[in-house]
Amino acid sequence: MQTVSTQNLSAHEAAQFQKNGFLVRRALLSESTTSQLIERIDASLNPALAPVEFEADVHYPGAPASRWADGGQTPRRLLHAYGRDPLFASLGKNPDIVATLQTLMQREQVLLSQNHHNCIMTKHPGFSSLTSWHQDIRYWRFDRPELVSAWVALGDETKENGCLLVLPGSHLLDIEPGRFDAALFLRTDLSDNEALLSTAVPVELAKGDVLFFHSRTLHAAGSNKTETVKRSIVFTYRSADNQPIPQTRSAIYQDIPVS
Ligand SMILES: O=C(O)CCC(=O)C(=O)O
Repeated sequence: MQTVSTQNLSAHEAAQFQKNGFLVRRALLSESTTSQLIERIDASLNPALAPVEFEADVHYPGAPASRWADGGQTPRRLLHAYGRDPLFASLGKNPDIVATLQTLMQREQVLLSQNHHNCIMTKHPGFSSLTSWHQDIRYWRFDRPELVSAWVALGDETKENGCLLVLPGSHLLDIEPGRFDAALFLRTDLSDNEALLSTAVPVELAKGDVLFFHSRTLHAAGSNKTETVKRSIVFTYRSADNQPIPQTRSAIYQDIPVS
């Protein structure tokens, strides 16, 4: 394994990530960067610029039944963030994000996946659904299940507006298949999962904070009960020696070298 270290990430923070499967880096992005990103996102929301995934498409608890139901065309994800706008592409290559990833992955060469996340997540008042407990890797196919996502907060993320909740250390667990449902969400109706679920912690963020989380870390999120749209940008990264399996969804679009 290569050893890569950055000036800006402490050994303690790197160890926290290895132990917990997530790490928050506070105020990694400047006020001017976040303001420009928000402006560009808002210009993409009215009208919502394709490709868009709507609340109705996710079929999560609380989602409108169809695109034609009340709230069905509320945007949930503006897809293909990297290719949408040079500003989003430059965020994907942000030196502080990349340096953090190099340290967390202990690899020099990092690539951004255009196939997973790579989106602007929005949660609108009135029509936002719940995301149940899952590991992102469940539908992804790589040599190793060791990807890291960077979740960039563009405003406060709190329990009230549907911040992420994580189960610390769950990326290290070997959980029997029977503890997940047909769609590979962790079953909340099983007593076997109670102890694990009781360890949940909310990851509250402020504008400019970046949450890094492992692709095996179990996470969930609530709905937005406030009157303000929540906006976040999420990119997923792999190391060069962790290839997508050919002919799978993880290999459709080429990954972008960012280091
Ligand atoms: O609803 C959310 O904000 C969480 C989304 C999420 O966990 C995912 O897309 O993997």
